[in-house]
Amino acid sequence: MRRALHILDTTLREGEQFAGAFFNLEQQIAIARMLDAFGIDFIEVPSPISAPRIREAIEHLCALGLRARIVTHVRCVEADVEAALATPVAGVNLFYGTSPELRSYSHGKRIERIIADAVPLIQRIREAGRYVRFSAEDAFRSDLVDLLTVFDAVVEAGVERIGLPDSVGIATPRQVERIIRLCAERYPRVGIEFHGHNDSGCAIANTIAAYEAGADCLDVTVLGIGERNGIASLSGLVAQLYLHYPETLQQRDLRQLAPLDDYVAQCLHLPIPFNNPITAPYAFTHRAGVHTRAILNNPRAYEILDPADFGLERRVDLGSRFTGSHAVAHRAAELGLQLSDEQVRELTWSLKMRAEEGPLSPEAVDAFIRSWYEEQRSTAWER
Ligand code: HCA
Ligand code: CU
Repeated sequence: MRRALHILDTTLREGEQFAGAFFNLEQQIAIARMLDAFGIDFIEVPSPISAPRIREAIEHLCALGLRARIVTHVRCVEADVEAALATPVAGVNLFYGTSPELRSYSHGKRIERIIADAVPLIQRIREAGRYVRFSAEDAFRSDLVDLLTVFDAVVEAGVERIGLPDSVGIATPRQVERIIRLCAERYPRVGIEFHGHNDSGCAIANTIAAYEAGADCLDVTVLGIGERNGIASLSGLVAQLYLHYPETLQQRDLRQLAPLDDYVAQCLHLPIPFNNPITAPYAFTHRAGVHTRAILNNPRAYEILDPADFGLERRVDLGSRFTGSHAVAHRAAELGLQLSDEQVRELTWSLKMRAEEGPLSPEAVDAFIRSWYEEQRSTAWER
């Protein structure tokens, strides 16, 4: 039987590792509240030892009484774990690099040492009655034997979930599927988390592949922010789940996505990426004549996501040289102008010719249609 899907948002941890990002307390609280309103299962926060104000923020976030569980991202170091347990977090997300690259250039520890460090800490967190997850950082460049040796030990020690981050964004969807499936079969009694970086543009594809292979917890950030060029975005994951696994979204409020993406973009002083799923400014704007004609017949022709489900609106962009008569007629009728088929053809042609000089805004299109119409009427009058 499939476990229920948990979505973990790490905007406040991974997200603030994005160059230039900074969330003050008010923003951290606002983001956490919106994530909770959306129906996020876990909100990941940095380690309390990272900075005094982070520790204070963790206390504030835990006091909000959110439905989402607050988990802190902590190294396998005793002092760090004790600092985490001194806060009221619901759980601790441990991580330790297992790849040859991280073992050589990051912490310099052998596999036996990783296990020796992690096991007592896992037991300590369990005894404190908190949730504990152990993540093998850079799992997809780790030797499979090393990876499974570490997972065998941490599962035995009592973790509730193991994490497989693609920390450098190197994995392909097939590789993710293969390794996650192997782990899901080998460790049927623990949950499996996936965290996909986007260095080669596969973060969302890999995250969905992980879900399909048996992962029950998927990491995202708002807008996909994170180290370098980030991880899977919440909107991208939601788009895939909406299309293929709508049952996983039943308890979530999809109308929170747009305000969340807007708010985080505002905090970052950046626009929402032009190609962001769902909330990009033109995600529901149709342009070419062939498209707009079909969309006006039935939006399903070219729309797989219903903008209304996300509190958003569809738009038809008439102001290009690819514009079509069907859409032009439709807009003219909306403006209350009665045109013959012949007039629609002429108007469309004039609009195209005008748009050869450059695109027109919706307001400019309306003004163009109105003035074309007036001109027609006055010439007809003169005749
Ligand atoms: C990091 C690394 C991490 C951890 C992910 C995890 C990664 O920035 O500290 O804990 O599962 O990508 O490996 O984000
Ligand atoms: Cu990461």
